[in-house]
Parts: sequence; structure tokens; C-alpha cells
Amino acid sequence: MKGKLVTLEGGEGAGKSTVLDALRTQLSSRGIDVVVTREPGGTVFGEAVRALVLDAARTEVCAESELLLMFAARAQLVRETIIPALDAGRWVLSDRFTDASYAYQGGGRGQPVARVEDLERWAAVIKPDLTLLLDLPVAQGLARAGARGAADRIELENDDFFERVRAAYRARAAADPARFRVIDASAALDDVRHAACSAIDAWLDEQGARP
Ligand code: T5A
Repeated sequence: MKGKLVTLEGGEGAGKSTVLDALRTQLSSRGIDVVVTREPGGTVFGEAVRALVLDAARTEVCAESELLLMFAARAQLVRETIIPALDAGRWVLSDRFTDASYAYQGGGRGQPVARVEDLERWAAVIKPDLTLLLDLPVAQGLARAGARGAADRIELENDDFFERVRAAYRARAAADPARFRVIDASAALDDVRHAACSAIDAWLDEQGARP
């Protein structure tokens, strides 16, 4: 059996990293072999790209470079990690994937959707089987992220940018309800974890795939 690609998406401070740990534990307890990764990053090359593209000192980075760097890291991750894992029947849980490029570089930076679609076709190649969108008001997410420490280059953007990111995410979820599950990430952490784990279990049941 081929594995499944499950992605977590959301704005800044949505709680993806925190929820991801709970999902990994839950899937493992169901006997599912899980590989966890993140974007940008997840490979030696991708982590180097991450350090470059998120460096707050790199104020000169243009929107086109940013888009291409996100897909450069993704192309490597897909070929080096994700496809081999899926082919081996393992599941991949990724903290962000291509939807982030539609939301941040498309919605946030105004890059044309057709340009992102084109890159998705030949560089990302695969689409997630299931995407959990952790959605919350921008101000709440930025307050959480801000409490965590120094901002990276993208976190330095203004509220309008993050409102466009959120709108793009929500529009994608509304356009593809078969793949997306929207989780209210403004709730208490335990409730968000519970909602995410329940969404995965419900999806497994829909697929007839709960071990
Ligand atoms: N990016 C990425 C693009 O622009 N294009 C792309 O194609 C891709 C892939 C890095 C950046 O790159 C951009 C998007 C990002 O700007 P990232 O690694 O996901 O992406 O971003 P990080 O900065 O690492 O993480 P986030 O800011 O997105 O935070 P998380 O992972 O969503 O949130 P988490 O779990 O670290 O929680 C943040 C804080 O909030 C608390 C946590 O304890 C933590 O302190 N918290 C809660 N507190 C109260 N109630 C809750 N429900 C809470 N949930 C979390």
C-alpha cells in the first residue's frame, strides 16, 4: 500500500508544530509508520535554503526569488524524502507544503496563481492526501509567534500581508473541501490538538483505512 501525505498549514503562530507532535503520536499508536518533516527545509539542502530565505537580514530578497527558493527546497524534499517514504508505505506528516506557497507567495506577495500552479506541476509533483488548516485571527497568531522570540524575515511583514495569507488559505480550503479540514486554532491548545486528532481519525474512517 502506498503511504499518505498529510500536511499542516496555517498562518504564523497557528500551533502547527505543537499539533504535529500530537498527530505523530496518534498515528504511531494506530500502527502507522510516520515520517515527519517541515517546509521550507526537511533535507540538508532544504534547511540551508530555509536559513537563507528566512534570514531577517536579507531584506533585498524579491518575491520571485522567494517563490523559487520555496520550490527549490520542496523539489528536493519531494524527491529525497517524501516519494521514497510513500513508496515504502510510510505516511508523511509535513509542517507546511505547497499550499503555503499559494498563501504566502500568491496571496501575500501577489505572485500569479498560474505561476505557482506551474511550479507545483513540475517541481512539487505530488499533492497532499489530507490537509489540516489551523485557522485563527491574524493578531492572535502574531502575538503567539512574537512571544516565541526574534522574528524571521517573513514574520516582519505587516498585518495586511498576513490577512491576505489567511484569506488565500481559507479560499483554498473552501475550494477543495474533500482535501481540507479547517481547525479553529484560536481555541485552547488541548482543544486544538483534540480537533486535529479527531479530524485525522474521521478521515481514516472515511477512507476505510483505520487500522
Ligand atoms: N513559507 C513557508 C512561505 O512563505 N512559503 C512556503 O511555501 C513555505 C513552506 C516558515 C515561514 O516560511 C513561510 C511561512 C513561514 O513564515 P514555519 O516553519 O511553519 O514556516 O513557521 P514557524 O515560524 O516555524 O512556525 P509558525 O510561526 O508558523 O508557528 P506554528 O508552528 O504554527 O506554531 P507553534 O506550534 O510553534 O506555536 C507557536 C507558539 O504559540 C503557542 C505555542 O506554545 C508556541 O509558543 N501556541 C498556543 N498558545 C495558546 N493556545 C494555543 N492553541 C496555541 N497553539 C500554539
